Amino acid sequence: MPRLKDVLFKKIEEQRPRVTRLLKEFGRVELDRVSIAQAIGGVRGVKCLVSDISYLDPEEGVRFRGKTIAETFAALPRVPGSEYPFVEGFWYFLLTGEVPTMDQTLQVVKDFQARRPVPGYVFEALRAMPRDLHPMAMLSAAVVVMQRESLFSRRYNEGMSKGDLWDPMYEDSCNLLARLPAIAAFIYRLKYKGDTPIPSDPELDLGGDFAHMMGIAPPYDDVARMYFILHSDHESGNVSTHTTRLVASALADAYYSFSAGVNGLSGPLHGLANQEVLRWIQGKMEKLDGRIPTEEELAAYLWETLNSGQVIPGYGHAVLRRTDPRFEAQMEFCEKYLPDDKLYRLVKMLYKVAPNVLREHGKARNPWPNVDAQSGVIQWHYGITQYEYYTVLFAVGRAIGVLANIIWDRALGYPLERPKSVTLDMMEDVAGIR
Ligand code: FAM
Repeated sequence: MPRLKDVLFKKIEEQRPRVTRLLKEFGRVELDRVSIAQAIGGVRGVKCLVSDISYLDPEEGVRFRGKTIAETFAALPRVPGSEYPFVEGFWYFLLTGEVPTMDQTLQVVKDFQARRPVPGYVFEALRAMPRDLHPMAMLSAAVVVMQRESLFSRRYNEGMSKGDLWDPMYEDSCNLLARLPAIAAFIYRLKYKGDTPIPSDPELDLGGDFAHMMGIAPPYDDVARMYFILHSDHESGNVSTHTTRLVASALADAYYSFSAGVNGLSGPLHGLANQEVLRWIQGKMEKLDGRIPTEEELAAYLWETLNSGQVIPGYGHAVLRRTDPRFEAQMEFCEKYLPDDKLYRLVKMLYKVAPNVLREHGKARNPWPNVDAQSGVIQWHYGITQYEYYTVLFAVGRAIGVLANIIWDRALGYPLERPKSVTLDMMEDVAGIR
């Protein structure tokens, strides 16, 4: 049976001529035009990035390698006795675009198990950090500390041909991804459980081992698998993916690049929104002495937030124009496993009330919930009440997508990213007002 790396190489060889042809024969064909509003407005909607890992349709939501979330979950081999697929099989799928067989999946599981041990100095470095450091800062630092393990850097310095750079990028990415769950779980148990790490179980798959190292019983293993897959990729323009790819485009290795992506994810308009949702909801409950608010009280709280100039966390999206299918996938899980959970009931009520309030407010282009409106509730239910930790879970999942992207970026020889900037004077000249 061919290894994932061999299958990937075959795919790379198939894709390379497509890039060469597009560049050589059709390089001057226009994909898009850029307006002043787009240049000032965060390059919204400008088609200027390339990625085959996933695509985000505003109306339909994300497709991983052409498959919707439901199709992805249905197609991939499942962990025996579990309702969700192996994360390792999803990695195979994102990298190659092919759904792996159970045997191919188990081969990746074994490969990842061998790559899993985290160098001891990473844990020592984490222990030396102040305990009140945000867990995202800890994660970013732990990843960058591991940079000394980078094969990519070593082999680049030895003088490697450009066409082969994908190979050590693949090795670094697999090593990093295999170790991230242990690092994330270590941060959790260091910060919130009195420095009582639980060693990895070498027999378990990535999601199962993560739940084990967190010290949380099933079905949290399935929560981990679902959560990591759902958060993996959302096409390429979002801050964490774009940052990782941008840094890697300067031929920085996977450790530097992903650490930078983690820093981007820590913004409250991006990955930190899942922590903000819980903080916002808990804030309301506290004001009501733990009582669930009525719909009228919730609407009033939404207006209070909007009128004080803040955003409603977990609502709106830069690309999506409907309820995020990642929100719906988690809702399905909640309906099955925690339909009576108090916070879940509140999230459901918010889903009923918030879109109308946001529509009436009239600013957000998309009044519907995104992935972050729901995810904290599930974590809270299974005992992770330290909501500042939620974005770390997002980051472990996001690693799958961004690392797949930077392997392919090196495989297809995508160059250093370097868009052009203009001055306000220049824009006024173009607009004819100066
Ligand atoms: N609450 C209040 N106002 C909102 C809003 C929300 N949830 N979403 C958008 N707006 C405002 C936005 O601030 C902007 O106001 P100004 O004109 O005063 O600048 C206006 O509506 C138009 O924004 P937009 O075009 O609809 O959205 P953007 O593309 O500018 O921003 C988000 C997209 C996600 C940053 C924005 O919707 C937001 O701040 N949402 C709350 C934070 C959040 O949930 N982020 C997580 C996004 C998630 F998918 C992820 O990355 N993990």
